[in-house]
Amino acid sequence: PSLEKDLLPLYFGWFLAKRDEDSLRKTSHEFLEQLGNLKAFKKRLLAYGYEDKHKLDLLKHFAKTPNILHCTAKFCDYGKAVGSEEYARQEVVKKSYSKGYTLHITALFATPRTVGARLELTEEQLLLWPLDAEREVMPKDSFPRGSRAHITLGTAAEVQDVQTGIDLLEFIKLQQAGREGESLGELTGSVAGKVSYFDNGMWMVNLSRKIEVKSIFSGYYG
Ligand code: ACK
Repeated sequence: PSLEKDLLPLYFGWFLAKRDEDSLRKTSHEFLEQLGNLKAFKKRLLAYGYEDKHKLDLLKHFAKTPNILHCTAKFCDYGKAVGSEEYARQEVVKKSYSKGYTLHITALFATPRTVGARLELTEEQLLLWPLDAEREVMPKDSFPRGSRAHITLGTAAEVQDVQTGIDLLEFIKLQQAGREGESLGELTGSVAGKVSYFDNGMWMVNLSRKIEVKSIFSGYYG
């Protein structure tokens, strides 16, 4: 037996193919531009720290964008995170490493902290989803597996990327409690869909047409 141990990455996840990454960044801009121009949005700026009817440039508000667009499957922190080794040791993880997957984006959302894309994972993708991914951040609630699956598109200054998945669970928690959100208009073009408002500056557009992006399952070691 070898004494060498496999190195664990910062995280395992699905990494967007370059073309689809470029196009999703554009889609994100389009989303923020259209959302920021909605009358209903301009009237509800307090949560973003502005007086109502102020012109808020959301592209500037979300000052940070990730270098690599991806969906985190398992955050390992190079092995320091609980369950990292067990995760990496699974046959399905080894077998899936460097395989291609199509990700399905069903909604885009923005909060005062983060902007992100909500994903609907396939059965095959769920095999790579950790059992405790949702419980890890919201131990008191229960969610369907994969609820936290997202792509971070941007964060406000001082906000960490990990917040995006927490914000997404916050939306889903409200939906599970029967809150559909206030229907406050529609977006058009590549981000066409109904806009729902959930208080506290939480906006979500359910896309009329899902966006598909190609990705590769792999580890990030940077
Ligand atoms: O946007 P994300 O999913 O949120 O992608 C990044 C990636 O790992 C690299 O930082 C995510 N991340 C950071 N900390 C955690 C954590 N404790 N649990 C789950 N994901 C995390 C971050």
